[in-house]
Amino acid sequence: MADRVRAVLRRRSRPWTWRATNLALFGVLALAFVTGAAAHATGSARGAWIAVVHGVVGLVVVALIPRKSPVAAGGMRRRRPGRWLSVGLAVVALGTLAAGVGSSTGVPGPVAGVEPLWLHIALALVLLPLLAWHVVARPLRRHPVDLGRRTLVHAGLLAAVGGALYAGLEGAVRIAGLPGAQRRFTGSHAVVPARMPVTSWLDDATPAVSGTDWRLAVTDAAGTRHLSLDELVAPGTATVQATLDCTSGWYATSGWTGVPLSRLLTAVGPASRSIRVRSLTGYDRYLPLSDLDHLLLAVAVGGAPLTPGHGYPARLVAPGRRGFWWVKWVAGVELSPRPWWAQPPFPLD
Ligand SMILES: Nc1nc2c(c(=O)[nH]1)N[C@H]1C(S)=C(S)[C@@H](COP(=O)(O)O)O[C@H]1N2
Ligand SMILES: [Mo]
Repeated sequence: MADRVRAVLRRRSRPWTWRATNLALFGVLALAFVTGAAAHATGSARGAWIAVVHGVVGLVVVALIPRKSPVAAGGMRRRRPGRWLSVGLAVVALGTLAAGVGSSTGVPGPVAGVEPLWLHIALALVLLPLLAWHVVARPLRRHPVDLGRRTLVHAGLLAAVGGALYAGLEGAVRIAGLPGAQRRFTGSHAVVPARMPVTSWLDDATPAVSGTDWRLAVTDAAGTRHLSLDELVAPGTATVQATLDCTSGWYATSGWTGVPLSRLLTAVGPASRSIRVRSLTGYDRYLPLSDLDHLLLAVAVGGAPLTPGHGYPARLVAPGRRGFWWVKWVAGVELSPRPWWAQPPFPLD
């Protein structure tokens, strides 16, 4: 009997709408993480839709704030342990949203050299463990209604609201002529090529390289050769226009001059499955073999030799791929038996 009374009271204090709001928020945030990571990886127009979906999903989170507020206030009144962690979660979540919206309008410029998009990502990564804690510490009991028709209708409504907010925001940004209107489909803002920032993925540092001592190790099915800088460019160079689009939120389109990789890696064997491009610093990426014809090992940009920060003496140019594929200070290029997908989607160093 006492159990039943307690159960009724519990249901009173957590009405259906609270459960629904929490479930919806959880689902939408999970979707926001997945689409955000995917938007981060995409660099070609084919993947543009994923950034739009990410924007819509993010604005659904905004639309849920008025519904979550009383739930959160109710939770605070219960003075459970970890209350302040919940407050931290709320602050980080709101900060992530603000930085995301800020980045799409382009109104707030870099804060202390940090692009709002970068801040958005950094806060989202802090949010992830906080959310995991919240889900474990404040579990939702499953309920048969969870996958019912009502849930589907609600999900549809939420998607429509998110879509409308997204269209409204993008429209307002364009009508007001805000800098965000000039963003690339990846969300990145244009920078003048000459002012391209020197960027590392995590904390790679510019190595001291002597152009005369440097050798490029070229490994294909025929074996390994070592080329000096002069030998590398002796057969002639090509120039391509390509866009370096860093996931920290900027892009620059420049003329890159160098040697097509297909001219270096000529002996493709049956075991060759990917192209490994390795930096002097240890940073490396495996690219699909099908990219071979599009890749350039650049020695110059905008008609001038690469500066140390931008990869001197040679760096990869991977048109249509995000900046983290554009390995700087290349020490070796090789055909590898390893499939390109057998690596972390984002570099770990
Ligand atoms: N060796 C090495 N190459 C690297 C990186 C790095 O950290 N180490 N960062 C990548 C990232 S994230 C970007 S956006 C570009 C930046 O190129 P830039 O510094 O010439 O602008 O280099 C890429 N190449
Ligand atoms: Mo980057």
